[in-house]
Amino acid sequence: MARKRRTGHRPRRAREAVTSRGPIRLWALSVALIALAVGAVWAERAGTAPQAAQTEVGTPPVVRTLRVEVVRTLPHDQDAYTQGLVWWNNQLFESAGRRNRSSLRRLDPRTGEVQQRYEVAPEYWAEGLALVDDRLFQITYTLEQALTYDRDSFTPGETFGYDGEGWRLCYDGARLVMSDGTDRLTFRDPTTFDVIGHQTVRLRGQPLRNLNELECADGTVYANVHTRNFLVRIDPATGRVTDYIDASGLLSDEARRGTDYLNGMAYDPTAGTFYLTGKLWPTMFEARFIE
Ligand SMILES: [Ca+2]
Repeated sequence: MARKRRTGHRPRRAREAVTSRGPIRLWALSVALIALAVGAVWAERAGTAPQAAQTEVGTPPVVRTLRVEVVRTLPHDQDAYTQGLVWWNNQLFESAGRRNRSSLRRLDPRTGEVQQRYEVAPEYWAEGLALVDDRLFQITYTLEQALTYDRDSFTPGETFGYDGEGWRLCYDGARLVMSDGTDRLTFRDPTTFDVIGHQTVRLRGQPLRNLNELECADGTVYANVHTRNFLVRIDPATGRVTDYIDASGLLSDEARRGTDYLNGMAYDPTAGTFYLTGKLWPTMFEARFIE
């Protein structure tokens, strides 16, 4: 009985409210809407419209478009399946990949001449390369091992394990940055190779996958994208691509025959130039990125 009374009271009270207060509420609502409309027009005319009304929510940030200005060309060993390139103290270090043919090389950046070479054990497919002080790190494609070498003698050192595929590597002075073919960069401790962070990369708000050769320069990370003829400059703090660099047309159609994709990028901070080449390319380019 008590339950029946409670349920019977509520609709009746609601109906009473509608019949007695409805016109008042409608009038109040109308007044409020008119006031809001007048207020909005007034605010807009006065230049004080709320900031939210002027913000284009979801608009991707502007990406600067740059092109490659070639400063100089030099020969590149067309047998080198370039996977990583590093500049240090007027020397270039190159990691060349492929199973049974992987190597670590020291090149003369003036001539492209191979001055020193270490043949990597045949089971490894060498990939990205980075220099941390006097130690070179060379990662491998699927065997989940980072090989290290003495920078000057190429004497092998400690080996570090990691999970997943290894693509490319660079060192920003504090952290190693590693790509694995996805849209994700992994930051690693340069002493232990332990993971210390991740960053997802976005180009105009969209995931940028197939991140490949990396170059750490001036607090940012440059990358090329596997099979594509462009480079990007990434803000590692946000993952946002700030610059899109058109690198098409470096090789003529004739020179491109028998070669593979653009890969290999090294920054010379003393000249402010980048060395660019590709897998099996006959030429290396010293270049600047300009508007
Ligand atoms: Ca590099």
